[in-house]
Parts: sequence; C-alpha cells; structure tokens
Amino acid sequence: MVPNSQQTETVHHRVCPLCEACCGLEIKVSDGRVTSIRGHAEDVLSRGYICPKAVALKDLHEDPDRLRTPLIKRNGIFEAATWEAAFAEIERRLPAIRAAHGRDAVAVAVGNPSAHKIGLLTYFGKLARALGTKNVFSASTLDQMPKQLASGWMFGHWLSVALPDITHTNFLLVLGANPVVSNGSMWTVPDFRGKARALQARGGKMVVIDPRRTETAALADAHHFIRPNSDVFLLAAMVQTMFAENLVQLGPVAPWVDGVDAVQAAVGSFTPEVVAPRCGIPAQTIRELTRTLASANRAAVYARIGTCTQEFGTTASWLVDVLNTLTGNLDQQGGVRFAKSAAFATNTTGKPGIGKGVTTGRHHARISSAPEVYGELPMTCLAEEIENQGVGQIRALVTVATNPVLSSPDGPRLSKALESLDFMLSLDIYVNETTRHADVILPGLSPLEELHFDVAFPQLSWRNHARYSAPVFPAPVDHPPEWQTLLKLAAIVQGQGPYQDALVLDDAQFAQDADRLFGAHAPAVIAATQGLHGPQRAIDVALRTGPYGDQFGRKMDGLNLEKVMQASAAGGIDLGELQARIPEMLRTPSGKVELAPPALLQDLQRVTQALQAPAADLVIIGRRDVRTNNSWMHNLPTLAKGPFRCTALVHPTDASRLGLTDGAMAELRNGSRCVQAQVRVSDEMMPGVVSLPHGWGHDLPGARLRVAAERPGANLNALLSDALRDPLSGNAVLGGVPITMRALN
Ligand SMILES: Nc1nc2c(c(=O)[nH]1)N[C@H]1C(S)=C(S)[C@@H](COP(=O)(O)OP(=O)(O)OC[C@H]3O[C@@H](n4cnc5c(=O)[nH]c(N)nc54)[C@H](O)[C@@H]3O)O[C@H]1N2
Ligand SMILES: Nc1nc2c(c(=O)[nH]1)N[C@H]1C(S)=C(S)[C@@H](COP(=O)(O)OP(=O)(O)OC[C@H]3O[C@@H](n4cnc5c(=O)[nH]c(N)nc54)[C@H](O)[C@@H]3O)O[C@H]1N2
Ligand code: SF4
Ligand SMILES: [Mo]
Repeated sequence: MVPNSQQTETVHHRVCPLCEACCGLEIKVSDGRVTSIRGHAEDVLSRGYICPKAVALKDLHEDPDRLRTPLIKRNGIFEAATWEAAFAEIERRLPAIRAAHGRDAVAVAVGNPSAHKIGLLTYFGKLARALGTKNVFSASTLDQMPKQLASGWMFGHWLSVALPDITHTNFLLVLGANPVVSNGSMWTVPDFRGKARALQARGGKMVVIDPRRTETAALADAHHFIRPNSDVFLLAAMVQTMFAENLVQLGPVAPWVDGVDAVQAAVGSFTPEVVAPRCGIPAQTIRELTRTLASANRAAVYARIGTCTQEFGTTASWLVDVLNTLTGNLDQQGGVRFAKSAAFATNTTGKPGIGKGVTTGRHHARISSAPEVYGELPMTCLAEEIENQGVGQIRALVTVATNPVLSSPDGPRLSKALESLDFMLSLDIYVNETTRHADVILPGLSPLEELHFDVAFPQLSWRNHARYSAPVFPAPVDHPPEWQTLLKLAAIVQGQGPYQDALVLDDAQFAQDADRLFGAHAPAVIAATQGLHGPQRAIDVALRTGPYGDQFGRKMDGLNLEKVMQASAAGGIDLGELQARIPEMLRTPSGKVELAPPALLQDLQRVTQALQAPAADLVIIGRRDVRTNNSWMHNLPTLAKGPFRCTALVHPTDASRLGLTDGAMAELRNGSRCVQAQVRVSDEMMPGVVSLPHGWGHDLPGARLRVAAERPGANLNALLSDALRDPLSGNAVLGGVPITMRALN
C-alpha cells in the first residue's frame, strides 16, 4: 500500500542553527524527507521570519558530500572507517604525543558552528580540560573577542553585552555591521529590516557608518563612508564632543558608573578636526552626529565586525559603550540593555551586583607572547606555534567545526603548517580545505538529527525567551552525537581508552559537577534529573536554577526542561522585553560600570600615534552575502546557484585609475601574497576601498566539496597576513589592509 503523503506528514519546530538570528522554523517531513521549511509564525523570537539559508538545511541534510562515517587517512588517502577503528587509531596516536612532548603539544581549535550546537558548546570544555593545553584557539579571535573583552572589563563578564533596545529606540547608529544581510551578530535580532522599518515608522532614524553603502545603509536615513580601521578615531572624537559641548548626562545609572573624569581627560586631544582627515568624515558631520545622538532621548549605538576586526578593535568596542553611557542610554528603555537569559548566563548566577570581573594574560603564546584572553590564544598564532621547534611546540591538533585554512589570515601558511603535524584530528562534517590535512575525521550529525537549545544567543537577544528544539529525524544507528564523541576523546586523553559507554562517562562527570556546584544538594539534583543525560540534563539544570527556574520545585510556576519542550509547538516561551538590570547584572569587582578600564585608557596612546599614519591608496575589506555562511555553505545547491558572489567591488574612480573593467579578472596583491578575482565596478564602495568576501577558495586539492569546487572563488585570507592583531584581545585584523590591484588580460 502506498501511504498517502497527507497521512504521513509530520510537522516539527526547530531553531535554525545557521546564524545568530536563531529563527524559529517549521519543518514538514513526509516519508522520511523534508518537504518544506518555513518560518514558524508563532515563534516568540522571530515570528515567522527566515532568510534563504534556512531552506538550505534540506540540502545540508541530504548533501552526499556530508560525512556519515569516520575517515582514517592511510597512505595519504581517506578511507571510511567504523567508529571503533577511528577511536582506536586516535588512542594509538594522540596520547603518545602528549606523553612524549607534554600537554601543550596538543592544540585545539574550535569554530563558529560550535556556537550553534549545544553538544559542542557544552562538551567541548570537557575535552579542553582533559587536554590541559594552553594552546586553545577559536574563531572568536577572528571575530568578536574585542567586543567581549571590552564588555568584560566594563560590566564584569564576557557575555554581558549591551544590546540596542530596538523596539523602543528613536535613533540607531550602526557602525561596521550589515545586519540586513548578516542578520545580526552579538545581537540576536531576527528580521532586523522589519524592526528598523518600524523604528522609522514611529519617527526614529537610523544612521550607518561603513566604507561600503551596504544593504543596511540603503535602508538607513543617512550613511557616511568611513576609512577602514578608523572607527576608533571617530568614536573618540564623538566622546570628546560629548564633553566639549556639555552633552554628558548619565541618567539613572549615574550612581553605578565609575571613571567619567578619566575618560574625559583621556579623549581630550581627539577633536573632530584632528580625526576628520583620517576618518574621511568632515568634522562638522562628526559634531552633528554626536549632537543628534545626545539629544535623541532613547538612542543606541551598535557596532560589529567591521569595528572589531581592526588594529584597535577593543578600544573601538569600548568607546561604543562609553557613548551609550555618556548619552544616558545605558540600561534605559530604547537605549542599550542586557538580556536576562533563562539558562547558562553567568550574569544571572552567584551574588548579584558584584563579581570577579575578567582577567587576561594568565598565560602567553610561546612565540609571540600574545596574552591569553578568555582562555584562548589568538588564532593567528596557530601556524607559528606549529612551525617553530622547542618546548611547547604544537605537534598535534584537534579541530572542532572550524575551517581556518579559509577563515583565518594567511591560510596557505597555515595549510603548510597543518601538513607538518604529527597528528591531526578533525570533528567536522566535510573533507574541506582544513580537514583534508587530518589523519582522522569524526563527523557530527546533521542539525536535523539533533536536539538543540541555544546557550549563548539568548544572552544576546532582542527579547528574552526560552526555546527547545527536538530532533526532526532520529540519528542513524551507531552514529553518536558530538557530545558523546567529545566525552570519548576526553577519556582517551585521560588514559581510560574509548571503551566505556558515553552515558556512563557522562553520569560520572555530572556527579562530579553536581558536587562542585550544589554541594550538599547534589544528591537531590541528581535524583531530580534522573533519566536525563548529556545536553538535555545540562539544559534542565540550567533552566531550573536560572532566573525564571522552578528551583527544583520550590517555585511551582518556574521553568524546567519539560515546560520549555512542551512550549515548542507554540513557538517557545516569551519572557518579555529587555528590562533594566543595573546594578544587579554587574560582575565587576567594584560593583560599578567601569567606564575607564586602565588598559583601554593606555591604549589611547597607541591610537594617538596611529593618527599620524599615512593613508594607503587602496585598502581591502570583507563582505557577506545573504546566501553564504563563512566558508562552509557553498556546497549546498540552493545557495550556490545564481550570480557569482566572490567578486571584488571597486569604486569607478579606482577602476579607471587602475585600468580595471567590470567583469574582467584582476590580481589583488599584498606583498608576496596574491589572489585573482573578478572585478565589479560599483559606487557603493568608498573610493580607495575594495571589498572581497571571505570563505571562498574551494580549489584546493583533496577537499571533497563537489558543488563548491565548481565555482571556487578567491580566498581573501590568502591575501591577509597573520601578523596583524589587536594586541589587547588578540583579534585578527581582517580589514583596512593596503593592497595593490592590476588588470589581468
Ligand atoms: N577575511 C575575513 N575572514 C573571516 C571573517 C571576515 O569577515 N573576513 N569572518 C570571521 C568570522 S566572523 C568567523 S565566525 C570565522 C568563521 O570561521 P570558522 O570557525 O572556521 O567557521 P566556518 O568557516 O564557518 O567553518 C565551519 C566549519 O565547521 C564545519 N561544520 C559545520 N557544521 C558542523 C557540525 O555540525 N559539526 C562539526 N563538527 N563541524 C561542522 C564545516 O564543515 C567547516 O569546516 O571566519 C572569520 N574569517
Ligand atoms: N549571510 C551571512 N550571514 C552571516 C554570515 C555570513 O557569512 N553570511 N556570517 C555570520 C558571522 S560568523 C558573523 S560574525 C556575522 C557578522 O555580522 P556583521 O558584523 O553584520 O558582518 P558584515 O556583514 O561582514 O558587516 C560588516 C560591515 O563592516 C564594514 N566594514 C569593514 N571595515 C570597516 C571599518 O573599518 N569600519 C566600519 N565602520 N565598517 C567596516 C563592511 O563593509 C561590512 O558592511 O554575520 C553572520 N551572518
Ligand atoms: S536569518 Fe536565516 S540563517 Fe539566520 S537563523 Fe534566520 S533563517 Fe537561519
Ligand atoms: Mo563570526
């Protein structure tokens, strides 16, 4: 009998794991196949909004290139292997390197998708702790570490990020972000466009500062070009103007703000006239922008990756929140506020209003002496730590959901370094530009085969909420979820081998964690979560002990896993608008907002020196496209089709000066580094600035990405040097780098 597809159709609700907007999806399945993916109209956070990437989850699930079994490289060729054989190979090779060369000889590198996978996010730390290595690297130092460090110093925790209260703001100033395309970052704000339009409809204004007239700029009431890598000057001048024109008013948070005078003294020399030539923005415009911001009554400044991936990323990120504070918008309705996450947020646990704050430099990179930040060393140090011999040299690497050969500066150098390792293990779903160097690859499941609950993004969301995603499909038999793989790897590293059942390992670890966290109450917590394991148990504990939790039965109407699971068909649980949280959310040792962290005041000297640097004729910046996601979704037919996206955008005056024509190929060069890309001439660029997207370059031998290889594109990171960093956060400099261009015939 042929089943009627109507009868077999099932409907599932899941949070999209592909970007920080975390949209709620409604996925229909018939006869074991996805038949439709749409926005879930009832989702409490996204209300039906999605972008084209969500639909590609079907392609991802069905992609024949996505790995379904472990691979072991033998004589240079990957062979499919059983999980037992793969773990045995790891046990044979990895502990021996540690035993011979010490803990730091094994490094770990974690990438962006791990932020969207609860199994990776909550269990990666167990592997890192078992390894005990100081060589921990992640995509955070290619991205948002400056924002996290600045927020940490000011508010006391790495994820206490001030978010625009877009529902109520009257004036939104956006620097170095293109949320219409990226759908927001360090700010979970699905349907940014709709929210920006609503802001305008109620009479508010949005202004964008960007070297490209972006899709967000096109929507804005005003757009100003800025010379790349000069936001720190603009922001310092705006802060200077706030003081010079007596515009400062701290508002209700005044009793909890320390350091206003120190800031005033430190920015005194950054007048609009001094910085204007460097920024490419007239002094009068800087003054007017500052006055508008100060007088807007409910305004917010939001800045993202364009302002982080700079030489002064941390200082620029700090000045953003200095402006938010001096204009009286910190913690106010329509200003910037802090989310109150239902689970996993450090700024909701422990004693309110005070804490240990954040520290950096507990250890340093061996070669560059770069300080540890948030437990990590800069990703741009990875290659040199592998290449240079000596005690502590990296000889083995575990990559987890990262593709640094394409996503990190000087990919070709890193590629060579990876090839020289004694052993490389990758937890990844593809053989790609990075994992082709691995000796063993252990694949994760398709996102549709896994449960999910966002750990980080509710701490960054425009509205408080709790949502749970059940798996859409059962996992294939014998294919463990990644949290179990991580537990087994930790056991191997600790000399216990891969033989113990992952659930047994998990119970043992949970018992230890419960002892540490709950002391005498540990047995009760273990009893209350009986029957749960892995991330599900972690979610239940985090929800129940969180700010809305049932406190294990003490608050009858409080949240727990079961309640949040039950609400998923109804779009999750809405926990309301962002509320005032100062001083309760502060975790600084002083219990104050630290407006003038000493390291940042000191960094202004470096900023002053850089003000004099001569301007380059041509600098390069990056770009994102709605149908891309960093380096790893170019293999999905739904997204790969259509116009070619890896083009170099050049302003008409630069094009004619350099003899470049629309559609023709050009060479882009930075010293000895060079790539070729197709030119697109466009006045959306600021003169003197070229834009090329990152994440391309799928023409490297040994990768298995058949769709992506058809139109490989150029690797922007083959052009960038890994020597450039923000010294405070260790973040890579990914833009504003001088290049030359010439036409290719
Ligand atoms: N020049 C330049 N470089 C940049 C940027 C830029 O703007 N300009 N942006 C930077 C930013 S913001 C970021 S976040 C980084 C991102 O850089 P990475 O962290 O390297 O992330 P991706 O390039 O997205 O690569 C993701 C990897 O995870 C794998 N993967 C996908 N899903 C899963 C899964 O479920 N499990 C496992 N185990 N693996 C999975 C993919 O196959 C791929 O290998 O790139 C940075 N690089
Ligand atoms: N479609 C899509 N969405 C994504 C991603 C993707 O690859 N594709 N990646 C995701 C990830 S990992 C992240 S971190 C987020 C990032 O999200 P966003 O921060 O919004 O990233 P971009 O779209 O790259 O926007 C950065 C903007 O900064 C500008 N810019 C470059 N240099 C400077 C400068 O010196 N000063 C100023 N003021 N502006 C500058 C660029 O022109 C660009 O418009 O996007 C996420 N969303
Ligand atoms: S904006 Fe697109 S990719 Fe991002 S979460 Fe929403 S649907 Fe997924
Ligand atoms: Mo990112």
